[in-house]
This record gives sequence, C-alpha cells and structure tokens, in this order.
Amino acid sequence: VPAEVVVVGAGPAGLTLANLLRRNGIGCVVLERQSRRYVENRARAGLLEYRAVEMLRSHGLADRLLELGAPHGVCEFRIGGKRFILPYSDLYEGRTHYVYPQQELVKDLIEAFVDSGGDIRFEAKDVALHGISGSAPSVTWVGSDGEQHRVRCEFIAGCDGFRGVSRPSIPAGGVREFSHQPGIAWLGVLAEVPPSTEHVIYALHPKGFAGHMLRSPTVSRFFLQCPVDDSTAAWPDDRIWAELHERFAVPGSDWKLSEGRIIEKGVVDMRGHVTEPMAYGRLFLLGDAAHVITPVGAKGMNLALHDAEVLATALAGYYRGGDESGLTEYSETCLRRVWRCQEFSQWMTTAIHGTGDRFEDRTARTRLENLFRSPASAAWFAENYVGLM
Ligand code: RFL
Repeated sequence: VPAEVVVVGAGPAGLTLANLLRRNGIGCVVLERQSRRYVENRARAGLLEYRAVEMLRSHGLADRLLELGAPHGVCEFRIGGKRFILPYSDLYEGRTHYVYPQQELVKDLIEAFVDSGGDIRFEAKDVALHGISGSAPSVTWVGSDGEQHRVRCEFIAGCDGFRGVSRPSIPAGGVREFSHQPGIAWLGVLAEVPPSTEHVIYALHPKGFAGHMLRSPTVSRFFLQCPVDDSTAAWPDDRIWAELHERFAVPGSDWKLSEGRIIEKGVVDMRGHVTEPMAYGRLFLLGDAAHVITPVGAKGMNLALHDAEVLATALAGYYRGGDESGLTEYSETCLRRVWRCQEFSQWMTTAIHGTGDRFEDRTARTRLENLFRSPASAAWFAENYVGLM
C-alpha cells in the first residue's frame, strides 16, 4: 500500500493529525499497537485549552465535546487550610478551558476518521520505521492477521508517545534531548464519585500536595504528592481517602470530600523531557513522542493537538503548492510553545510542591500568593493556564 503519510500511534496527536490530513485530501494510514477498545477506554488527561477547542471546532471535530464537555474558568488554591479562588477566565477575555476526558476525545476522533473513510490499523505489532534519512521511507508491521505488511510513504508522523518506536529510530546524535525530574511524583487516582467541587483544587499541605481535578459528573480525578520511588502497593484505598481528607481540609468550613469506588491508581511520572529538533529527515515527532511534561499545568494533550495542527498545515502547504517552508519551520514553531509550557509547568510545580530548600520554598509560596495580590501576576497565570493563543 502506498500512502503520503504514515501516522504511528492513535492518541490525541496521531488522530488529530490523521483527521486534518484527510480534510486536506492527503492520504494517510494510522498504525496503532493497541486495540480500538483499549485506546477508547484509556483515561488520562481531561482539560482542554480554549485554543485547542477552537481548533477542533473549526474542523468540525468538537460537536460531542461542546455538547458534553463543561467550560471551566475558575480554580482554587488551598494554602495553610485557607481557600483562594482564582476566576482566571475573567482575566483572559472570558476564555475558558473545557473539561472533557481524553478517552472521549479519542473516541470522537476515531469515529470521525473512520466515518470519513480513513484507514486505521489497530493491533499493529512490531512497527518499524525504515529509510527515514532518505526520500523513500517505509513502515513495516505485523497485522492482526499475523502477516507482515509494508507501506511506502513520503513522510512518517511519529505520534507513538514517550515509549514508542519513532524517537528511538533516529540515529544517535540526530537529535538532542533535554530532561528534568523534579524529585517528586504524584499518585494519580480515578474514582467513581461526583466531584466535590465545581472547579479544580490545588491544595498545599505540609504532608504534600493534593489535587482534585474534574473529569465527568460521575468520575473524579485526584492526585497525591508521593516519593519518586513510591508504588501503589503502599496506597490502599483507605489510606488514599484519609490523606485526601487531611490535605484538602479547610478548618471551620463545611466543605466535604465525597468518597467513591477507586477504579484506577498509578504513580505518574513528573518528568519533563524535550527532543530538539522535533524532526529528522522524513520523520516528524508529535506529542509525547517529542516532549513530555508534568501533568501540573494540564498541557500534555494540548501540546499534542497543537503539534498536529502545525504539521497538518505544513503538509497541506507542501501538497497544495510545493511550499516546504511549513515543514522546515515545524520544529521551531512547536518548540516555542513547548518550552513556554515547560516553563509554566515548572513554575507551577515549584509553587505547589516547593523544592525542599527552605529559602526557595518561601519565594515559591510568595510567587503563588502574588496571584491574589497582583492583577498583573494573575493575568500572566491566566494566559498561560488557559493557554497561549
Ligand atoms: P499518547 O496518548 O501516549 O498516544 C500514543 C499512541 O501510540 C501508541 N503506540 C504505538 N503504536 C504503534 N507502535 C508502537 N510501537 C507504539 N507505541 C505506542 C500508543 O498505544 C498510543 O495509542 O500520546 P499523544 O497522542 O502524544 O498524547 C499525549 C497525551 O496522551 C499526554 O500528554 C497526556 O495524557 C499526559 N497525561 C496527563 N496529562 C494531564 O494533563 N493530566 C493527566 O491527568 C494526565 N494523566 C498522562 C496521564 C499521561 C500518562 N501516560 C502517558 C503515562 C496519565 C498517564 C498514565
């Protein structure tokens, strides 16, 4: 089978790219290691930036999101048992986030792609990239039929996440990698319980950070700061609820945390990682394959969508009139946003966890408190949190 573009990985990056390519009449094949059922049920992120929603809407990919997702423009910090509410949307011309679980977006994007006649192969094993330095790359895989397949193409889009095959296919020295581990981890918990809040809560506590994130009217996401080498075995359900109650506590208020059945828990890597450039020869890296970011600022899925939009526009320019400038500038355009998001996430990571250095922790806390003292600080936060336009 020949195709113009082979997309490796059916996460938010790969599926958005595939849909936008089809809308531009560019042929592509999507290869995904997992089954459709698996990727449609993989719960991860849940906060979409205003800009991402506008992008999806402009391509007719946001109907269900706008129907079921909830606009979101307020967050809360709990510091020393006191509540500080930040109506960030008001500080950014009314722009809001949308709360919409990642797996729901993945479902919508698969459906849109398949309905438009798109070619997606699930359960593609042993995907391997060939000839990425030359002008005739190809990709091989073993299909669900057990047969080996090969597709020749002009470009490969590596959208296969941090542990995929695309980035490791680049010869040594072909890209530079930047990594940072802040020395903390989060226990991520998904529970079948309606949210106990109307907005995201970031709670600072002497025992460590706790976060209450929103997913749907019946499911909530919680995070608990824990040591990097911690494991879920150390976190039976009753310990999780006890720590959440303690870290979210607001003495003297009637706020209460509702408990429910815990359906998933895992230690989340808080690493930051960036690959430069995000391209090598005929291979372009998108989303987590190119960069990972702590979930603190909720940027990972949004960056994946941005990369997809930039590459789709570049490929459309190339196939429409031979304009290569978008492809040449792809990496630089994406990295500008990636580093701004890394900087913001690092700022937030330090502000809500501290670094362990007592002096730095005081200055970090002061920066956070400035959000409630200085409209200029709050406006800076709002712009970065809701997302750069
Ligand atoms: P994805 O979503 O990881 O999709 C990559 C796809 O590639 C497939 N794949 C392969 N396919 C073929 N051959 C191979 N060899 C392959 N190897 C992998 C995978 O099966 C998958 O379908 O990357 P993408 O599209 O770049 O999207 C990025 C986002 O998924 C990611 O940034 C966020 O989900 C990060 N993240 C979170 N962000 C938040 O803001 N809040 C969260 O609560 C949150 N929780 C999470 C997360 C990421 C997690 N991962 C990746 C460990 C929780 C987890 C567990």
